[in-house]
Amino acid sequence: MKERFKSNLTWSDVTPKATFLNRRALIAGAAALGFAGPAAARLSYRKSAYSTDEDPNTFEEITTYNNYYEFGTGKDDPAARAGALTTDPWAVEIGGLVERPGKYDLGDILKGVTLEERIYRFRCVEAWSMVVPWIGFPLATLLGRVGVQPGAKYVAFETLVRPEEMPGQKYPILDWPYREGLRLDEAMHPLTILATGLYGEEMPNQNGAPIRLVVPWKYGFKSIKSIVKISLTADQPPTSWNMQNAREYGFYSNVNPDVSHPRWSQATERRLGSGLFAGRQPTLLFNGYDDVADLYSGMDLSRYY
Ligand SMILES: Nc1nc2c(c(=O)[nH]1)N[C@H]1C(S)=C(S)[C@@H](COP(=O)(O)O)O[C@H]1N2
Ligand SMILES: [Mo]
Repeated sequence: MKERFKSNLTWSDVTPKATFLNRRALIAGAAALGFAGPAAARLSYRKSAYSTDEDPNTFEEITTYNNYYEFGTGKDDPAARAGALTTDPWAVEIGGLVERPGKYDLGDILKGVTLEERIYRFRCVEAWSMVVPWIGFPLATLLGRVGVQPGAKYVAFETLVRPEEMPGQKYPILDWPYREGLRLDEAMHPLTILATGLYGEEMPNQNGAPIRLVVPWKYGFKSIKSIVKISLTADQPPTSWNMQNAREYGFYSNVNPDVSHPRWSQATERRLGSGLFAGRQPTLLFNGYDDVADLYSGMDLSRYY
């Protein structure tokens, strides 16, 4: 909570002062000044050196072809149904092996955080891909602020459970809540971000508002949406797709053209929007993010898939 940061170190003690602006702040400001009406807020962010130079997919493509099983298993279900999700107020409970556990309001998490636009390749296990201009900040920034205890080796994440607003949760498609996990060194890697927006605007609900993970060298299902819980653990945490089908989905889920999904090859991908007959392109190891190779040196990636 707010008090924790006041009594210990504040966000601004550990990160450079940043321009922070989001719709919440804007609405609060507008209310204080006596304005009413819709706030067409753009996020304030800086461009990141981590971006690819590939052309991004359109906003339309990124927000109408989604996987978000809490709203149904169809690609168009999230766009049709996720609008009903209440994302403000929002808090993230951070616990386990951390120095300063607590339930942190999203506004407090974002205070003093510099948001960056990072244009990342995004690769789904279903062998399609997109290029998305995410807005976010390194997960490492948040973990640094809450203080990771020496015994922590993994980070576990959970999505909101709210069947009244998430109709898919009325069915046992997955064992809710949706869960994901990373090894601590993967979580601390600068490419791993918590995203709060895309295309310069706050995150659309169907893409995981108000805060979701993006791990660009892993298959899309690792990028858990609408996060309400982050736990630092000593043991490898259970993850939703591995629980559902351990043979098809491992813990690591690194993009790898040489390790096939049991039912289809992962050697090529179809870039969304490039047209059904535009052909496929070769998939790159780690989705082309070679920087992460050191994390897996000495590991047999066909065994740890
Ligand atoms: N909570 C939650 N997170 C999720 C999913 C989901 O069903 N529920 N689907 C995953 C899968 S399989 C993919 S490919 C990406 C899709 O992200 P996008 O819709 O923003 O492209 O979200 C991932 N995160
Ligand atoms: Mo996916």
